[in-house]
Amino acid sequence: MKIKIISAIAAIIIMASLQTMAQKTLREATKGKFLFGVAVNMQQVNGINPAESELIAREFSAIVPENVMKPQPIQPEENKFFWDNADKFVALGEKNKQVVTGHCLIWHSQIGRWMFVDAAGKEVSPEVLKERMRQHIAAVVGRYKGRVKGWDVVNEAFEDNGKYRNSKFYQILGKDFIKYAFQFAHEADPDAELYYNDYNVENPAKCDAIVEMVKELRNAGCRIDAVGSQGHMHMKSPTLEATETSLKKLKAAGVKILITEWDISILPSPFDGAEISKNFSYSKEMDPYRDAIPDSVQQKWNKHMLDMFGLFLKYHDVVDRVTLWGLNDAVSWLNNFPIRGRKDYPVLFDRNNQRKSVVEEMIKMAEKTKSKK
Ligand code: 9MR
Repeated sequence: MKIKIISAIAAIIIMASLQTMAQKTLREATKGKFLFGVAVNMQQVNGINPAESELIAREFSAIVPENVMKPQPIQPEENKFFWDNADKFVALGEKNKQVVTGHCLIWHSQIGRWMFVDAAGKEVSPEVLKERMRQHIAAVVGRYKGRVKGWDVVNEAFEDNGKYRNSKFYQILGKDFIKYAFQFAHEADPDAELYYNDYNVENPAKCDAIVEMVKELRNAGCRIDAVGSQGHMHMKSPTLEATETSLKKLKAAGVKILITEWDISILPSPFDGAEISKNFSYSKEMDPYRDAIPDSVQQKWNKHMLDMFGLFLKYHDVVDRVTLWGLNDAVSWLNNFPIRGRKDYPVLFDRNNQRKSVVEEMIKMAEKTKSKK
């Protein structure tokens, strides 16, 4: 009896692993179309959960660090660099034979206050800020020269209306801070690809502003390889049409496109129209799927995901990478944004690291798409 049970269990385990082995992965299915990436956090870099480590290695051909290469974590104080986490992150990508990209060199957020003030707390001159930018970029890009394929050089410099964001960089240096950042990054690693990265690129005014910036950078002799469209999406927005229009505009501008931070929140969004409260504090109403997602809602999410993925595949001549912002639903930043403590389901693997049903469909779609020449 005991032997029978043990052999039955063994058979189940063997069958399950054979099934996993036989399944095509997203990494394999997207090969030759675009890189398929994921943002990883430090628990994952440190391999705390073996199931997550296995998933990252199996399903993705590229990784990006969710936080550890941002200005503040890497240079919390002037000339005090903290490399340990970023070093481990890059080593993980190499171990997994994945393309490694860096995020992000210049951003108004997650940056030490020291960058903008002198010892007396007074705002620094344009020359001092420019030199601090140069030093930061030279140190970070220089350290990983030849190992990081490309960098999000500047992140989120525009407002949704297409105006420059009134960040400290902008206040002190004007829009030229963008040009300087690209110049310094190119000096530090002439072979690295350089990207501009932003959210809501589907918004026409913002997309037009980015296209204009690309032209200006090129006229100034700067290298810019791609625009990263983050792709933080909701159930109602952006529409497929708006997304396609933005891809067309970027393609026409002659840059490659990266979908850099893709996720689709399934929860009601306080940003979506007037019927929803502008108060971003927690309410049960804004967190409706704690126990389960109704089938109709799940189907809608699946369709949105598939439609968008189909669009990225349609443009795979210019879309070089599609990266998910989070490995599974449990680790997604959306569980805490824009309302803390909700339960969202925005990415492709569930809280047990299992594939959602939509993944099979995506794999089929990718396999049907012809590879790049
Ligand atoms: O996912 C990141 C989260 O863990 C951080 O707390 C947050 C800090 O601002 O940044 C998140 O990542 C952002 C990315 O770096 C830039 N685009 C928006 C992302 C979501 O906020």
